[in-house]
Amino acid sequence: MTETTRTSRRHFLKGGLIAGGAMAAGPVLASGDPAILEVQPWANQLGEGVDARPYGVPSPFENHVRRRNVEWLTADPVSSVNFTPLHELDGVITPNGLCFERHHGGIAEVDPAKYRLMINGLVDRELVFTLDDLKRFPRVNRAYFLECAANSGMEWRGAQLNGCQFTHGMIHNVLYTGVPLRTILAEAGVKTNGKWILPEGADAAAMTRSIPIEKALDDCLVAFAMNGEALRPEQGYPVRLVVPGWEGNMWIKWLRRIEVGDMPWHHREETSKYTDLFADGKARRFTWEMDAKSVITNPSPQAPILHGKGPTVLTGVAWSGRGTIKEVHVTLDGGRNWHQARIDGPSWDKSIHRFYFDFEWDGRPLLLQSRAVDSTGYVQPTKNELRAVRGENSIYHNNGIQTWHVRANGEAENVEIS
Ligand SMILES: Nc1nc2c(c(=O)[nH]1)N[C@H]1C(S)=C(S)[C@@H](COP(=O)(O)O)O[C@H]1N2
Ligand SMILES: [Mo]
Repeated sequence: MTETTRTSRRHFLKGGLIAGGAMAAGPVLASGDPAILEVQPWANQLGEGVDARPYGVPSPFENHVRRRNVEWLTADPVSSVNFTPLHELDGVITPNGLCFERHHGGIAEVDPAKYRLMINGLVDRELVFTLDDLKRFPRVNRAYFLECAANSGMEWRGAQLNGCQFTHGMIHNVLYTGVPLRTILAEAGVKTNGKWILPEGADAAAMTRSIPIEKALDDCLVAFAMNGEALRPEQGYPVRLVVPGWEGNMWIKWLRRIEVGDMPWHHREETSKYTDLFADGKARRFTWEMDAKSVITNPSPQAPILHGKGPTVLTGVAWSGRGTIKEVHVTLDGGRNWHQARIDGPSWDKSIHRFYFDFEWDGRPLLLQSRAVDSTGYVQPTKNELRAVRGENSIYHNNGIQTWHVRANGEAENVEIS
């Protein structure tokens, strides 16, 4: 590459704006690059010693990597949501500090010494566990995604928010350590008429949800660690419920009580709040499982193509509440031609999968889409296919195919094509 193209590339990287059309970029001859030829400031003096950072944080150069909210979405940050910066991540695990937060009554700062979990209702013995009690049961490690039912909810009526952080960022994927809920329920002894559990949070919102006993005894976890360390306060420290593959509102944080009952509580809640409204006013109830979904995270509106034409890494994430992801297809031309993406990294049940499509960009505008196929054979639908079934009044469970329009200058925007 010539000196002129390299300089202009550096110029638009710095300004964040892309001046001209697509230009090729790539490695330069070593003799022409001062960044490798000259001694840099970090090599001129000794750095900080090992004790300077007893709990490490990311490089200051990564300061832009942040959870962000959309201020007009909710009136008050105490009952609000922020979004995972999906376009800044790779692999399959969401770093703890970047997991999106959804609170109804703010973050509860629970003292672990005073933490208690009560099991009551239709059980042989009503029990109260301390955190240490919970940590004496055999534990397991499992990675699962948590997706809020309202993820992509703003996109039902058309392309809205400019970035996958905002359109798809109400999801995180974490390796949990915890005790299977069935172990704890067995300790209390569920009576034969115990058909539902009602988990309750210790936060000011005292969030409660009803979960059928079959799910509770299947794969739910009472988790106390995420990605190897204690849960973060934002994610329910010291203990949260993990409800694999099911919508986020069931994953009660700061878990303080589980009542066992013979019917769901909060019929009102089940039929109004977390229900999908159809065009005819009828509602879809008990839509707990999250359908297969995917999104291209790079390129995307917050992550334009800065390097010009030539070798380009397209990447994204896919997940299903019903199992693993078998295939991801991507198109560069709005669905005329579909290509098989490369899934790389672990393929765990109900966990985020990472896909890549490595291609030579010719500098022409692109219409990018990804389409996930899960282990049940279910194929991610288009937004219009979803609207035909559910109408446009919906808020929850939008798993439609996302389109990004990439211009010749590499910038991308959220669009819809029919
Ligand atoms: N106690 C309690 N649990 C809760 C909530 C809450 O407000 N209080 N919000 C729920 C909702 S709607 C979602 S989507 C997830 C969000 O989990 P996160 O904050 O770890 O992303 O937690 C769920 N569990
Ligand atoms: Mo949620």
